[in-house]
Amino acid sequence: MLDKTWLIFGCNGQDGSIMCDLLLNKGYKNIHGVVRRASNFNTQRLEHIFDRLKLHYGDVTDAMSVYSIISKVSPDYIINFAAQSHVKVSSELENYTLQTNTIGVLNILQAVKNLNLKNTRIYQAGTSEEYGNESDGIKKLNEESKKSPVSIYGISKLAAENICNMYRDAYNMFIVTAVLFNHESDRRGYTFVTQKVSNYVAKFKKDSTCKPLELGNLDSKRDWGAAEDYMDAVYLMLTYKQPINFVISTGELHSVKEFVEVAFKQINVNIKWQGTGINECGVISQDDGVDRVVVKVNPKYYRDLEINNLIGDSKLAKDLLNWEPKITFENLVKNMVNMSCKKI
Ligand code: NAP
Ligand code: F7E
Repeated sequence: MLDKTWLIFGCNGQDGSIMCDLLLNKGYKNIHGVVRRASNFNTQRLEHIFDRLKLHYGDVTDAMSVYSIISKVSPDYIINFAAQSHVKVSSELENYTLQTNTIGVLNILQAVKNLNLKNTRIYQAGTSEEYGNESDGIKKLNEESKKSPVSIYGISKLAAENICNMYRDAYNMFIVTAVLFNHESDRRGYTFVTQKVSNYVAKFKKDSTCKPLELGNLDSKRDWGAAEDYMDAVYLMLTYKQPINFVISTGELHSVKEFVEVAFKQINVNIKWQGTGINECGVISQDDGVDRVVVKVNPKYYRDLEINNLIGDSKLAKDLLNWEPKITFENLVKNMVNMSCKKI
């Protein structure tokens, strides 16, 4: 088992780097990763394990490079984390998002099919964004729930999922497209809301005179889990006896405001909310009795179409994979803020 070969597209992102750690910790030695050429270092998340990985330059939109890497490595497992993964950015980079998130996936599948790699197992990163507003309040979404994406990102991922399902059924390939809900860690990109808040709180701790944090929709609610837990689930489903498109989530819903409150609590700061809509702000009480604004709304961070609530139901993963999240929401926030404080 431990002599199996893994190939990870997007290995230098949040999930890719955590998956590399997971596989190394399990004892796998043949771990290949694909990174894009950049004008600056882009492997910071892999620095601690750099010498233990076999890295290749490539890009999922470049079918030839994908084919050539898969042909050279002949992997037992392929994990595709490569994506333009930012929902808001996908409304500005529509074509690019579809090229990467949909055509990129097709490039991988075509290579595996044309190379006749019948035993290669493939993981494609699906997302709760594919559901759109189907949570409608607090309905927990599972493997059977309808998918009606409201972002180019969600549309690109649903198209990729459909292509994967078609390849799985038509060519008898082992392909899993799991729907993972939001998952976070101290390796999260800085423009996602959890890392943006955690990083701000660390800055605030160092210098409480810094300018207020600007956020978009404060009332939006997400089912936030820990990336480490979710990578355990990815490993379990790839090594399961059959390919099933599992939903991975915590089943808990928290608002952006709540994330902010819990994050500030880690540095013993109490946030109160005042005002409504774009005038809503988070304030702290000062010794002179005057409240000071530390969080305010900037509509530039609003989405064209917002998903107000997204919550999942992972009963199937619990029943078949014996998977359950271990890290609580409070501990996730705490870990992210603590790590941000250490980095600053
Ligand atoms: P991330 O940190 O943004 O990582 C994305 C990775 O894809 C990076 O390594 C990036 O490399 C690479 N990439 C982008 N375009 C590429 C291309 N054209 N060719 C090759 N590599 C490319 O995202 P993440 O949070 O780890 O998420 C991993 C995957 O899960 C993504 O597909 C995401 O859409 C999906 N997902 C994430 C979540 C979540 O909450 N984190 C939830 C559901 C699904 P560069 O450094 O060069 O940009
Ligand atoms: O937004 C709200 C925003 O950008 C979460 C990706 O990993 O998870 C992620 O996508 C919520 C949204 O994540 C700001 O409107 C408020 O309601 O952190 P986010 P996301 O869009 O949910 C899914 C499952 C993926 O698949 C994606 O790859 O927070 N929000 N204020 C804000 N969001 C951001 N980014 N910045 C703000 O200032």
